[in-house]
Amino acid sequence: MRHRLAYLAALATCSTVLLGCSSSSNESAKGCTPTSQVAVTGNNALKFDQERYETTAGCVEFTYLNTGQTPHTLLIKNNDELMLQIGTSDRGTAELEAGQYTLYCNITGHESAGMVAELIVT
Ligand SMILES: [Cu+2]
Repeated sequence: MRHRLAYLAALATCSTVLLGCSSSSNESAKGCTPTSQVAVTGNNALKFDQERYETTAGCVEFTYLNTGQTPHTLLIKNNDELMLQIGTSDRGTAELEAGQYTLYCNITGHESAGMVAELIVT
């Protein structure tokens, strides 16, 4: 309830001061403003839901959901922009040029068990 009131108050303030408010209303404050999305799911079987993901170049937002209870991470090989951790869910962004990338979970044993996937950026 308190949050909702604060939100309404912020909205009221924004309506009178339109400039400078737009960025603070964006929920994903960290990183770039997403132009495309990749949704990845991890599970107790130490697998991602797909072996291959595709997206378009630019600011890519990654959403990471856990359908099990085993904690996981999500990183891009040779790229330190993305470091997600679940728990239940996480999300983050990375600026990616067109190319082929490798997504993986860096928890010991998980990558070799199958928590690795291709990411094709076009
Ligand atoms: Cu994992």
